[in-house]
Amino acid sequence: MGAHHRFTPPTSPSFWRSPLRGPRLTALLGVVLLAGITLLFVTGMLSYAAYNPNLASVNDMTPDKGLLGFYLFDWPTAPYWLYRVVQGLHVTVGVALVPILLAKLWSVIPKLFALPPARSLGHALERLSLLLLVGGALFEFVTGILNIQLEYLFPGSFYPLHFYGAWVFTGAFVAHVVLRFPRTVRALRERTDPGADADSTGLVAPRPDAPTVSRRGALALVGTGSLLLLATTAGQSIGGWWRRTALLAPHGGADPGSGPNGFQINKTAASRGIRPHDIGDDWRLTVEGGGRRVRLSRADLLKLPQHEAALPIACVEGWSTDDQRWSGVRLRDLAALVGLGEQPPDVLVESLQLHGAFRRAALRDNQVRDARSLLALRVGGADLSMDHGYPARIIVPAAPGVLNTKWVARMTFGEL
Ligand SMILES: Nc1nc2c(c(=O)[nH]1)N[C@H]1C(S)=C(S)[C@@H](COP(=O)(O)O)O[C@H]1N2
Ligand SMILES: [Mo]
Repeated sequence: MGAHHRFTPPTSPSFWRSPLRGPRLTALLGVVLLAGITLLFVTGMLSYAAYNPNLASVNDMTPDKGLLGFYLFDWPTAPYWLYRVVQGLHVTVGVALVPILLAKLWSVIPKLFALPPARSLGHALERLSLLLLVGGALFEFVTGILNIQLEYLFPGSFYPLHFYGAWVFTGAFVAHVVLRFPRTVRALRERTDPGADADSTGLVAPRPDAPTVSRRGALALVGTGSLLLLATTAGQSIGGWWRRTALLAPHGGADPGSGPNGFQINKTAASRGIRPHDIGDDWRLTVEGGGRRVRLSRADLLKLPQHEAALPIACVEGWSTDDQRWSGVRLRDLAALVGLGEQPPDVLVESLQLHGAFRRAALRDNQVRDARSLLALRVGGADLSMDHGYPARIIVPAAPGVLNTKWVARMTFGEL
């Protein structure tokens, strides 16, 4: 009796009773995470490059990145759905991996409590790297999910947090994969886990409880959770009919309105301090560059050659609109108005909006030159609504939503 009632602390291996734990479960979940997190890493790096952070300080939320920006390249304008796919994958896969990550952490939790804290210098370093690994993973998932669910809970600061966090996490992740690779391969080759006495991983419970669910059942449960999250998130970036299935996504569900302007609105005019007076008949667009300046009313802009482009808005939060039929003036035609039509340069676009992180953005020359890049005045055959950026907004193929500045007041070519 006495022995039975003795308190077993979590630092003791026999505190952990689940018969499911063992190298095989951990290895299986680990392989899924290896594939998933690699995809998150690649799409995350691409997503970051899509902002053209090296182009101008207004695009750069992480000016101290130094070497971490080693791979940056000029973000292309084709295929026009590039950012939509990259960011849709990043967010959807990230959300769907949550149950796998939690299951993986559960599978190794006895190791968190294992004593002594360090048997040797090597062991101490390994545990320190695991702290960075687990802390880094939780931090990246939490910041990412808060950003998509709460719409810029930390405006501006999300980017540096998620960016630098990703590099810390990636370092620990690579070390972990390298160190654990042999063990993972071995566990997957064996058909069954070793007994507790032969187990070198410390995951097999020495005094297991009777099973209440098979390992296969547990994996099915985790997999179903993950698929459910996938199915209720993906629709926000696939769009069309599928948008209705995106129950979990803040911009999912049916379109918020009807008619040509009835698609998702990120920030309303009222919430950005845009007053009807600012965008009335007195509104003028200032175009500057090459030592020249012109001012244009909306009527002037409508008299210039009008072009159409079918392009989506794709936001960093993972949602995107279907392709919308925008029409307006080509950016390169605006450059030509100030004599820069031959080789149109980069442009700084500024909104009427006075405050907020996204009131200004720089576009690279390749974006200015693309024939589908417009200062849009109309969408789907109707005038832009106030919330979609009336009197005029930018739309550029393949670019993140944040570069599609609304309520444009000034464009400065060639002086970034
Ligand atoms: N002036 C201004 N333009 C802006 C923003 C903003 O906050 N202010 N938000 C940007 C972001 S983050 C996105 S995703 C798109 C959304 O455009 P929509 O509201 O027309 O869908 O607008 C962009 N343009
Ligand atoms: Mo956005």
